[in-house]
Amino acid sequence: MEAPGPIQSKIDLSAIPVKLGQNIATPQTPVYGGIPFDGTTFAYEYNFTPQVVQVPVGTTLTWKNDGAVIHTATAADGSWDTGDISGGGGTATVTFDTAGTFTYNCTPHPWMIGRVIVQ
Ligand SMILES: [Cu+2]
Repeated sequence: MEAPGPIQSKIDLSAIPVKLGQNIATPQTPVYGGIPFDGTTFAYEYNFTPQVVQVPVGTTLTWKNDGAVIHTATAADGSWDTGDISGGGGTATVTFDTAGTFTYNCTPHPWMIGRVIVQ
């Protein structure tokens, strides 16, 4: 079993959001650097990458767990929740039909934080 990770030290929710098709320029986890954002946010090494994304209303986003332990993406306001996403490549999707700014975290690892801006 993967040991608990360190407290995330790279949270920057004021970062310029990554839009669909843009490269992940400043990844929280370097392995994802320079790849285009196709609507998939990766949960790996106790970070969400990209951490802040901006998408149009109606977009379906995917969270993919490349780590070894279960992660979730759970909205702080309770409006959506992926539920448990299994490690080793498990995925979950959420469709955003309402404009807004949604901060979320991982329920088992609440220091894992991300943000979805829907416009
Ligand atoms: Cu987690």
